[in-house]
Amino acid sequence: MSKQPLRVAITGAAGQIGYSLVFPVAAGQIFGPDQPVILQLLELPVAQQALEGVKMELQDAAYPLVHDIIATDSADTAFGDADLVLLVGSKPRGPGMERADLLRDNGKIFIGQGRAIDANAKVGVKVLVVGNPCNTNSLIARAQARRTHPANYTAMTRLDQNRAKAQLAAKAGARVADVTRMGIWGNHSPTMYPDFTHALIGGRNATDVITDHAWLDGPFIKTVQQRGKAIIDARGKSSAASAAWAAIDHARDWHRPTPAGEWVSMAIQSTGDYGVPEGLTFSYPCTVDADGQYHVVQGIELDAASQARIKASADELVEERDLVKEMLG
Ligand code: NAX
Repeated sequence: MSKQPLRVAITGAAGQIGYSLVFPVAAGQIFGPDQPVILQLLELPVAQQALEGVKMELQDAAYPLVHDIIATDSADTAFGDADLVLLVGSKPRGPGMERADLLRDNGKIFIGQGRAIDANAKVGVKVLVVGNPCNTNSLIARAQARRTHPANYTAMTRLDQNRAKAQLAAKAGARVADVTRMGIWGNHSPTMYPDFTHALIGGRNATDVITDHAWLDGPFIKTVQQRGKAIIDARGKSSAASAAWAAIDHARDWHRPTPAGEWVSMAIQSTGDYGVPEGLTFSYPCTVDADGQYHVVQGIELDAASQARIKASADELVEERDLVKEMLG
């Protein structure tokens, strides 16, 4: 008997990332080749015509797994009975705009969408926030969770993990698939900490394979932290396809057991692990069990430099939380 379709809601579906994201979701890249999906696409009223065009292209691709495509400007409709919500749409930072203004403007969007998710989605819905500032947007949406599970509101640092793996592989002359245990800690911002000290390349410590420790401790970290800006400088537009693919990676890996010995980096609700204040949406190295529940990897020994970097990113997230505290009630 064929499976019941799962409902995947995607906001900002006519934007850059949205356009790169809807097609692999339709093709089965998250739930596999035998799981039908219903796509529920949300856009602003002003972008409805563009969204209609995306819907037409999805129809023309004739994906066998797609049972229906709903294109709407209503959050209640988009999140109706959703099993998975990918929150991509957000307000970009305009010229001269302060970070605090960006946080507050986006906060309003994520209060409304958080409420609509909690009112309409499946109780066990899983939520991934991609739209920046994604950690704090996720915190704001999660603050609306009464019926749905707060721990199921996450934010994306998978692009940072993928970027870090690619940098290590290139430096070591290895394949990306050889790099494991690439933990990203903290905020999806330039304070994030890509922890090379526990990464493995071909099963060996990255610090043994790459003997240029000054590179690891300096240019490697900086390159990962600043990669988004480097893409904008090169392309004239921010990362889109790689970000969409990271969202697929995050969502897929949240629905299947993590291969033995591997870690997945996800920004999740902190419960105080590794001294991070409770309640922040903080990226940790995680594993996912057979029931699709994530767990922070325990027992990681952190040297003084790692601890300081993790604290700096946590401090930044506390500041962000303070800036939006009136939105968390
Ligand atoms: P675009 O501006 O191309 O697309 C955003 C789309 O969202 C637009 O079509 C807009 O109409 C829509 N939108 C805005 N507000 C909405 C709302 N309230 N409800 C529904 N739709 C809404 O941006 P794009 O390049 O796709 O980037 C989207 C977001 O991803 C940005 O916030 C960006 O900063 C963030 N990113 C996050 C990354 C991460 O690793 N977490 C990396 C890539 C990217 O920078």
